[in-house]
Amino acid sequence: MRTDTGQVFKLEDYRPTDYLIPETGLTFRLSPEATRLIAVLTVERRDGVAASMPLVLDGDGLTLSRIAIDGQTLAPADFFATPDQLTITTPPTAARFQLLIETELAPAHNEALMGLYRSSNVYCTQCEAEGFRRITYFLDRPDILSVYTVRIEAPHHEAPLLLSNGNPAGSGELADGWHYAVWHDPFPKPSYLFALVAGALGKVADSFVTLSGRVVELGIFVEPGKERLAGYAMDALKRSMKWDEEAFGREYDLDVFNIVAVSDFNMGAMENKGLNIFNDKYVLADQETATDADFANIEAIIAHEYFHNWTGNRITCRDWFQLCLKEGLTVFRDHEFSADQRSRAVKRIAEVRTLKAHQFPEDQGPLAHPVRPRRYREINNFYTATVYEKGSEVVRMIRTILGAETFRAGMDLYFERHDGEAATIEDFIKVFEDVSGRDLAQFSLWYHQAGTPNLTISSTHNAAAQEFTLEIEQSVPPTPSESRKRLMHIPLAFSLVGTDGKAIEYGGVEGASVEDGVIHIRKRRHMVRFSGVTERPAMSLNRGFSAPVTLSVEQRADDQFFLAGHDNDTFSRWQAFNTLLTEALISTFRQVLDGKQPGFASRLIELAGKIAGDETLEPAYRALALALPSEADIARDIGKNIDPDAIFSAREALTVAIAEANREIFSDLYDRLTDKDAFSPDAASAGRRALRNTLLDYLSLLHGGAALAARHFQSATNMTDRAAALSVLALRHNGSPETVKALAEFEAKYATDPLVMDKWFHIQASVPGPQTIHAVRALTGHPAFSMANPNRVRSLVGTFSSANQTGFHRADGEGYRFFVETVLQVEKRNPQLAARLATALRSWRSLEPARQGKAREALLSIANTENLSADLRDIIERTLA
Ligand code: LYS
Repeated sequence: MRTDTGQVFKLEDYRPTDYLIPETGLTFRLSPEATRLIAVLTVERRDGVAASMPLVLDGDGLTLSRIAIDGQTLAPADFFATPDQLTITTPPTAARFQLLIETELAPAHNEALMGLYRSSNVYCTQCEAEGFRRITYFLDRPDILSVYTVRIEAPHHEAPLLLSNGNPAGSGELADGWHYAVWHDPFPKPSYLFALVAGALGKVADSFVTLSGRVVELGIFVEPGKERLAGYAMDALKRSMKWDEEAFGREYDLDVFNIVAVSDFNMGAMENKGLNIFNDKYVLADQETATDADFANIEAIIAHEYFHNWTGNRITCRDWFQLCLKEGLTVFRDHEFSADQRSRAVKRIAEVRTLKAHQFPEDQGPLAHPVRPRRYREINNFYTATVYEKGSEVVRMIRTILGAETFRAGMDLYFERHDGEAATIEDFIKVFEDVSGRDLAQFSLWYHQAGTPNLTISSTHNAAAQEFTLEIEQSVPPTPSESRKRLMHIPLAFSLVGTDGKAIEYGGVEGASVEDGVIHIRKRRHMVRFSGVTERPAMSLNRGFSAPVTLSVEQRADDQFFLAGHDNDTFSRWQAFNTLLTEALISTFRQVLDGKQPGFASRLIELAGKIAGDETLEPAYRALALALPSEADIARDIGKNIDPDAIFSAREALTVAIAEANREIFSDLYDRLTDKDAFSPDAASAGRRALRNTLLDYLSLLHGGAALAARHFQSATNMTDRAAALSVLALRHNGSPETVKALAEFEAKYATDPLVMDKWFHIQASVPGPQTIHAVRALTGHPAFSMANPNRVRSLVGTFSSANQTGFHRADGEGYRFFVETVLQVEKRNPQLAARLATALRSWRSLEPARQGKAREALLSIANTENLSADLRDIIERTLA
């Protein structure tokens, strides 16, 4: 484990290296305890660099066994090696030389899952961001592009399959039952995209013919026996390849494209050139074991990693500060892909829910950072919702401002101008300025300034003058180390909605530039005057979530109800309804705190029933609309002095009120939605299941609810319905005989399927209330659980601490004590995973004082632990700062 040194990396310190490594040859002789790697690096001194300049290579916990330059073993005086650095003190005078480095590795003992490690007897690698330096000494930074040739040797019986990046370039038998394979990747790439896989795996094969006629062999490799679970992933891959040709003109460029699913993986997946490595959770699926959400995630992540081939691999990042250049952009691309494959409006609602659930709290708390940060202590901690999701929103805003056609022209120019390079955000913005002739300087603050901007908006209608005025004021709240903010360029899509639900015509507009239904807010205050407005319109604002901002709008409740029922833009309609629900929940929360009986406006309750039964709306939309804001959403919108128990009661009260008032509509619809057709994972079928399962959740709160959920569970023919019913039983009827029985049946049926057992852990960790901590503690001892596997840890510990408000924030602080224990326990093996878990307390300052004090104690007790990893110390200290 790399302990924290306190070193801070700064964007302004970027400097190109003195040396380049145009070619890299790697020969691995694999063995679990003692893998030998001979790296032969062609090193080139840059023009103008003095020959006396030492060559300093990065390492991380390495053991050096041999070092030679141009065939000559180096004398001890010529180099200096520590586990974390190799310095060639007097490099040859020649501008180009060959450096041979032999290291010895123990993949079987690598539990951090960075570098070369073993997962279920399969050798695999993870190098992004700085894992390659755990394999060999190197200039391990993304601006060093090298052509790799990789030879892998291993015993045939142990590793019949030997894979690396690029195209196959030879294979054969060796003595003693060993064999080898050679791979050559003609595209220069940074070390973080290197990958190796070796083991016994089953293969699903297919092929794809690109637009220009290149035949690409496709392979998905999984644990033997699980091949039939890779069909959906393969289908998603082929659809992604086709879509990138159509939507962005991007073709695949190698003869093979391989995906490997492994069961121990820190993140979702990794875009290594020609050899993507996936968390098996995002590859394996069938109706019996995967939910509709799993299918949608697989589709999105397969696409995301594939799209990286252009946005990430062909054009990579100059340094890690530019991470959003590849991630934000690639998320934007995968969002667009999913929107085209599924329902655009539904996809957009889901994206915005995710953004608000994960990015807004980050932006509003101690871990806030710009989409392109300027400082980091540990880059692993910057694979965040801000870099990914807000990064995607920023790209979306560029498209909104430029229009789809000019945006596409900008992307074409980006690919043309920067192919084969390690680029920056400035390069990216420049292409859009060049194709549009616009100045995006103010806009680019979205990359550089942290925090969620707020717009305060009010309106007046002067009937006599036929004038409608919007008064808009922007503010950006202070964030850590950025107390003063500059004014931003916010593209606010809007519509003035008339009583017929349609946009009303207006004559002229002054006070801001308004183009294609978008107000461009650039100043602190705008008075936007629309002339020729005869009737007072309702304001539909931030349509399609055109900007990732919060709104404080003065709008009559009547208008809000009108939009929730009639806005002709589906997304905006959802937004209006969601705002009404949130407002109701917040005022109920206050009633609960004051000891009052909660009451709800009957028209809100009725509207829920109307939406449910509105056959003109897609079922998936209705399901999303009826899913009340989560407890965490409500807490975020309240902002301070949070009592999670009061939020829970408020939410529960609204759920019951909606269920009781709409019982007939809901139960009639529930019956009608029963699926009689054979299972299909398509979006429309998934939408019907989602609606029915949402209705089940409401109905389960009424008389006979537990029995209904138990029937739903018993009659389920797919995992979506089965897991939904189990969740309703556990969350709404914890401890009931029906729940106990269903949990036991589920456990017995899926005991040997770890990915399905994750759902079982997840559901039990989500049960609200103070008693859940005991169940969670007990489950850490379950035979299917393991602190060494990230998926298990996330589904049990991660769910409990990040997604169970009442359980985790138990008033006596017991949840926090468990947090401290498990974070420190996980850290010993896997600091990256521990740091991720530790973000669960990032909003601790918004809790009520008693819980706040206990949360702070917990954070301090971690901070006061000696020899923390760089990963964990960084998160804890920023959280406490
Ligand atoms: N680049 C990967 C992705 O597609 C994630 C790598 C994470 C490294 N810590 O999101």
